[in-house]
Amino acid sequence: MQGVRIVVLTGAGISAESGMGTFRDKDGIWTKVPLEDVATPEGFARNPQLVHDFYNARRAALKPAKPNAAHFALAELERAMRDAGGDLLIVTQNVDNLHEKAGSENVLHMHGELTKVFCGSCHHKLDWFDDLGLVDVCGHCGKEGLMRPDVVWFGEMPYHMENIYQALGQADLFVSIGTSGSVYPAAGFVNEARMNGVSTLELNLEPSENAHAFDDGRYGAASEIVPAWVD
Ligand code: BJW
Repeated sequence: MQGVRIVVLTGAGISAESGMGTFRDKDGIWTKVPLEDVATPEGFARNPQLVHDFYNARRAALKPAKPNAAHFALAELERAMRDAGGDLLIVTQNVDNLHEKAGSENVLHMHGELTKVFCGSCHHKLDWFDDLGLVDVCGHCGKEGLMRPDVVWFGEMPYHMENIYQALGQADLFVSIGTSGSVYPAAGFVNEARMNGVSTLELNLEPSENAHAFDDGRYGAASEIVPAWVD
């Protein structure tokens, strides 16, 4: 593992067995709540209280949630690779903090974090662990009712893109875990990696929409196939 660099992309599937729910599966979040209402800036402008209720419920569900064997295996691999002079970067689409709870340190949240909010006026960002509402005041600029969850909605630019593309250009291996491969730009990372000559592997419950783009795939529950791959 000396000098080896791995970029791991994770999606909702890695946290499914921790009870966080996926988006597009049979009982997924988008089968119950219209994404246009809760995951777009236009939805937030139309009905901010509905959006606050949606994210308050998910923030509350995250509090007791525990990482599963897949999160722990990646944290262990990160430590082992660091000790051997290599590097593992987790790029997660997830807004939960289960990678961090498992001990991972090198994590980029490209779709934001449930436990952070920012002011829609002055863009001041802060940690937030409880309910957010229309009466909340920005501690920085003092404006009321403009605080929003620090999550990336459709039509918004995901975070850390420069760092992510740089890492994809320097990696030896790109591994995608528990994502349907239907949301861009993350869905395009496998092609970016391949263009850079990086080996690619998909670990998912079943072949994703862009499974054909990967060099290799292993299928099953993340809590089983991720530790098995790490071993
Ligand atoms: C298991 C398992 C187990 C289950 N073990 N596996 C046309 C073409 C190309 C792009 C676009 C287009 N039209 C619009 C776009 C852009 C748009 C997009 O991609 N739309 C598509 C729907 C087509 N993308 C954007 O808007 C993004 N921004 C962008 O492109 O910026 C550039 C730009 C900006 C402005 C102007 C111009 C350009 C932003 C995307 C933001 C996504 N946000 C969300 C919500 C975040 C907050 C929140 O959590 O509420 O992110 S949507 C939702 O989807 C969430 C997720 O991170 C994301 C991905 O979902 P994920 O993780 O893949 O989950 P699922 O449910 O889809 O899949 C789960 C998988 O796990 C499945 O495969 C299961 O089988 C598997 N699984 N149990 C292992 N136990």
